[in-house]
Amino acid sequence: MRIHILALTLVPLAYGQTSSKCADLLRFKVPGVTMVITKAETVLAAAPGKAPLPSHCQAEGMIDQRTGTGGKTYGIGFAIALPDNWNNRFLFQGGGGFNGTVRPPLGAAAAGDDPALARGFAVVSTDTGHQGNDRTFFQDQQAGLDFAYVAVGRVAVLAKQVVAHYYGQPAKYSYFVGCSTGGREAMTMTQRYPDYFDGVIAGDPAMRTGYAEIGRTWTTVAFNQIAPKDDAGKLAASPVFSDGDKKLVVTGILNACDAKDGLKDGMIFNPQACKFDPAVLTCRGSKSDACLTSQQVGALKKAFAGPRNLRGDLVYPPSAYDAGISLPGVLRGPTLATEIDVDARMAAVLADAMNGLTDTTSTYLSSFSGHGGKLLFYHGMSDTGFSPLDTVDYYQKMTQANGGADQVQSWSRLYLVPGMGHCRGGAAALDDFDLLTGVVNWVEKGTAPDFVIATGKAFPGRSRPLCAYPKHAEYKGQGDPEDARNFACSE
Ligand SMILES: [Ca+2]
Repeated sequence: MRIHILALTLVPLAYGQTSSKCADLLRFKVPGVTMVITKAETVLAAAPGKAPLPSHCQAEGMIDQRTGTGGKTYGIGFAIALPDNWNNRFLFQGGGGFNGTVRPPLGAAAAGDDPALARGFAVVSTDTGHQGNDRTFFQDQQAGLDFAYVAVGRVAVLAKQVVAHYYGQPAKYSYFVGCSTGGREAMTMTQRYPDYFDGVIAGDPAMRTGYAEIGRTWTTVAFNQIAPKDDAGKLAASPVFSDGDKKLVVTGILNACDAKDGLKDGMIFNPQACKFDPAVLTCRGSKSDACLTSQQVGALKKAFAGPRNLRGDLVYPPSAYDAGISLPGVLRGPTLATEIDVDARMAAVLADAMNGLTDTTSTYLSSFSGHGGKLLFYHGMSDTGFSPLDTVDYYQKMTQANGGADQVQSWSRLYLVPGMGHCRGGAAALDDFDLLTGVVNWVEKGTAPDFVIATGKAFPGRSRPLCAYPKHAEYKGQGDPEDARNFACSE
């Protein structure tokens, strides 16, 4: 048997053999587990000019299919891509939103222009236990638990078995990469399944969704309170901030903060030194595109101070003053609410059965760090869905709880991405960076990723290092300002 396995791994397979080996997965069973592989097909390498995905076996399956609340069918769907030219690594691709669909397993997040599958990783993705991207699955307790943390654990275990069966040997190294809900799932892996993965990347994690919603509502309400009202007292449709006003705010932020990293380049790399007071934009005379009314200034200050309860505690960190904040979401026009009772909202979050299950705020990570696990975070500084400052806050708490910075620097890093919105994009963002190589080199070679090089469509030809927090990219004062090599990571 052993000789047979060696033959499988060492001798390149002809197309027909690969294809039948792939189709054989349809018969793969794990004792004691309700799992069916419903599809297993060979996918040939894409033609030149298309996405450069390698020839691979793509299988789809379902775990734990059952009838749940209301007679609805539930199950944990998954898809796995098994490249012919395997690099002995396994990667779990995290989800997004409420999940509910099995996205193509590529491993593209935080991988620059080179998805994990293209590099030879076996990649799995999952719908985490329900079908359909809406909240109705919360009516079924098991589906809620699956979404919170059970499904990613089940899929990780079983996908590893599929990999070991297919290649005749287990993966040497396992990685989890995700953003938003996928970022939360990445944190879940470190907190609830500490020995499953060697390297984990958590992007813009949706780690406290209830509190984040209080933060978003707080911002909306601050702007609604100064919105024009019609004769019936209803909010009028006209925006609180015109496009010109939004531009003015961004210009004001850049004037105050851009140069704090040694270079005026439209990007704020030193947010800790960024002290912006919207009051500098207040009109001295009548309102124009060159200034804001005192009402607008007041609303901005209130929104960016963040929600506080009656005791004065900050309930959720505010959005950051960053060059990308004119993205839809922060300086938005009126919706409906003009008041918010922060204490009542907090009580509702605490009473919500799901929040306690989905929140990934635990800093109890000794088994994860103890086996050599590496954990990278990244967060867009212009993310309006989840505050980057909440991820900074978690990173600081995690650092404190795990022996301090010197200890935690040996297994975790955080990168803040100026101008970037939620997971990608932004008018002033370099959102193309390869943290996957960084975590692989840290896990397998012991080389810590002190920075990662970022590029992006917003600034063609420009590169910058994203430095591990609390350091930031600082221009050295000479050399081509478009080239990352002329920047250093400074405190
Ligand atoms: Ca700058």
